Amino acid sequence: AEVKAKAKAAKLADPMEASIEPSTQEMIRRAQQLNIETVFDRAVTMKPCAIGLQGICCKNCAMGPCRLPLPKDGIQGEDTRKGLCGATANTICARNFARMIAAGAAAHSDHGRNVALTFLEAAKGTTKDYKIKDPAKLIQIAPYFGVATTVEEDGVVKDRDLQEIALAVAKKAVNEWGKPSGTLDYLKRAPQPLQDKWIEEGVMPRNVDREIVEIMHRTHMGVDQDYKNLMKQGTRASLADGWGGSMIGTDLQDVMFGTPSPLQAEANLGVMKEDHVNIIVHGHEPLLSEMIVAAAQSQELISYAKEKGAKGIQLGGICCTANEILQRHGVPPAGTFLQQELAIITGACDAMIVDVQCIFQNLANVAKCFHTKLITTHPIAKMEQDNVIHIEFDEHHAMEDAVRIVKMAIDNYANRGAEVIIPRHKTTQIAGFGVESIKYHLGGAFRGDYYTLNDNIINGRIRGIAGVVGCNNARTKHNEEHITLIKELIKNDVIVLTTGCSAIAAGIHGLLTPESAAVHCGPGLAEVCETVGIPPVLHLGSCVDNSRILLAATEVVKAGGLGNDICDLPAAGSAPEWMSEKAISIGQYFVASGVYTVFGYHMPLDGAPEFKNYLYKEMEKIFGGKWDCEPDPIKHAHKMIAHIDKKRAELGIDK
Ligand code: XCC
Ligand code: SF4
Repeated sequence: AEVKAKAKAAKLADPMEASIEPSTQEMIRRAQQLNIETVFDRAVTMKPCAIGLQGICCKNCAMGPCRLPLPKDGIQGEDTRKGLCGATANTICARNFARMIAAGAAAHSDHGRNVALTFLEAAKGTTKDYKIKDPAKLIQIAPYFGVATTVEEDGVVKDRDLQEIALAVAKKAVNEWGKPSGTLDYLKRAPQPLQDKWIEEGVMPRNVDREIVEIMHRTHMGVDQDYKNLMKQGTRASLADGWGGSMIGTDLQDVMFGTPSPLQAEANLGVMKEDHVNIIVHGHEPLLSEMIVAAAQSQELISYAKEKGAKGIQLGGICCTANEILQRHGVPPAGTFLQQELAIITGACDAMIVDVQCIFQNLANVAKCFHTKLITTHPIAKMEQDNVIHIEFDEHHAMEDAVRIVKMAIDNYANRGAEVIIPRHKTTQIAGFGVESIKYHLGGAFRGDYYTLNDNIINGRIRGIAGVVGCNNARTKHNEEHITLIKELIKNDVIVLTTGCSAIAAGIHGLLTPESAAVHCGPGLAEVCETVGIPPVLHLGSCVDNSRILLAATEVVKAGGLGNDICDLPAAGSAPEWMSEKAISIGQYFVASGVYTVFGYHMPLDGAPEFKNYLYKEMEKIFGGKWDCEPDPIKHAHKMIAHIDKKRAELGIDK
């Protein structure tokens, strides 16, 4: 009876209110017809906690939870709010914020660590499935780790053996997570004035793990009680993510799997094919998905699929795994974070393979209603539901595991029910940009030519650069903020670099094509895009690949003409539909690298106005970057543009 009462109370989402994207609307409707609940229904059924929203609920000890909501009429006179231990709203809010950074940095950096450890195995030759695919990238990064790329023999300088370089780089890289002294090697890739700021502020990360552990220590009951000092550590851990774990992850993935270059692919749920075996890979670490791609493309397994009555194997991705295999192989993303349940609801998903991060536990409940095999693969991410299969992936027999998983999907093809409904919507996109390809496609350098990025910023054809990244959030209308914001930016001649689910959204809504420049861009940006043949919105990969944006910004600074530091650039960052703790870590490392960073939806800071003011105003005096929040995408865009114009004026390049 109780279960029934609960079921009755559940509300259904209005598909048109839930998303601006037609295939998503269609699948929400389909789910409701089938009585299958999705995140969109849960979002209208359960409202978020009003106190948690303010960021001032502390449960860091068992005398709490202590909740310090802002009085209805604001603070009159002195703020006397205290937890049992005396913790103020600022302390509680800063501790919560720092813990979000810790979790986010941990997720990115643990991903990076797994990549580094696998690279070490590859360098040692103890795994045969992972190799060096991009030696040029290896040679490019080796010096940052202090690894020589040449040797001198009898007075003659020769290239050093590649495997030897790989082994030395791998050992140094792995060490970045726990070295006992010094600071992270990659910090020296940043512009010198930025490094000087970090040194002066005492926020140079020592090693990746230590900074995350130290946040957990400092935010334990009764330790750090000064919100500025807490944020100092938050900053240090976030830098260990952006300029450490994430950046090493991106680089070593490029070394092992290839540095992306622009390629064409499709996007959206419509990439799934009724007469093919559909395999969806979802999560983050390409260690797994690279092997699945190789297995699914093997003649042997394609023939096996045909034997089982399918026309072939169709791979698709969700979340950042989608971006990883899109940028290196042109495998199409089937959807963003919020479309994960919907991919199964098509009835055509023969297997969904997941690893870590952004994976709904409810996938198992949805999969139960279909023939879909839901396969977890990571030792740190299992599901309790009994229809979930766990096949643990291991770098020593990675290809073997991948073959087994793909075979399982093929064998499952025959078990489909009659009810296959795949939305027809799909788009074409160009993805796979990076620092190297931006340079290549825009004149072969960053400066000194009619085509280059810096020259076009200086002459005003390009007004500035925006990084638009991050998640979807079921508390906002799916993709609306991403797309409205990006369109407003390019309309105002701001070139957009995008990653994560924002990049998938941009692809789905047709913004990642050179042709979209003529339709959506202001005259200056349109002219540049049409001249060199690039989209006005450049897909730079997954969320760990936000490190590519840091490095692109650094290259722009180093090429000259636009100031001496990242904070001098006419640039701004944004995560309009953020939801994950990783987004907070990313936001903080962008701010601490000098970027004005605006988040959409809401920030859990309202209960601590002083701490909020510190992030939104004071931080700029320290690092040149600051936080902001604006849920309305048009206003959001214009806050970024106003900042860009301010920087242009400071540089003396305003029209
Ligand atoms: Fe997850 Fe990276 Fe967010 Fe998408 S954007 S919802 S974190 S998959 Ni990173
Ligand atoms: Fe309350 Fe302080 Fe314990 Fe937090 S640490 S729950 S504020 S007593």
